[in-house]
Amino acid sequence: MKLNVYADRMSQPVRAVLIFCKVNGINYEEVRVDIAKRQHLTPEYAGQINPMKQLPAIVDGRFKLFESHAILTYLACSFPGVADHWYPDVFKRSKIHSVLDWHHSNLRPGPGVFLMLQWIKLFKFFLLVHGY
Ligand SMILES: N[C@@H](CCC(=O)N[C@@H](CS)C(=O)NCC(=O)O)C(=O)O
Repeated sequence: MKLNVYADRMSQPVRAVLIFCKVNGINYEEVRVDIAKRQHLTPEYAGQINPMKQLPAIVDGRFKLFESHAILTYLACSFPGVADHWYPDVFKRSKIHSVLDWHHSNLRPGPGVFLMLQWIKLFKFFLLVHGY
């Protein structure tokens, strides 16, 4: 069964999935989907792979999955070469989920807001320079 990872390496969650595969010797094929070229919005990707129109996503045989944390959990549980310490007993798994949820709520939005503020500053500067 072949594992396909749909990926644009500009994306942090994509890189997390790719790094996890590499570190654990998981055999996969990277299928490039270029967000800048809006390839994630095409019927081939959005219609067939991830209806949420985001990266990463995987297809493992007939099984499709999106959301990086779900993908990482699936990989840790399904591939025999993955060491036990990645996803051990129920107590450690709960701690792992706690940190993963915290990551989504706190770490990821931060850079997005930062970048948006930089764009707003740049836009204000543009208006100032052009006398608006
Ligand atoms: N919660 C998702 C976030 C995925 C996500 O935000 N992907 C971005 C790239 S970093 C994306 O596909 N953006 C395209 C879009 O939203 O149009 C995950 O962890 O997989």
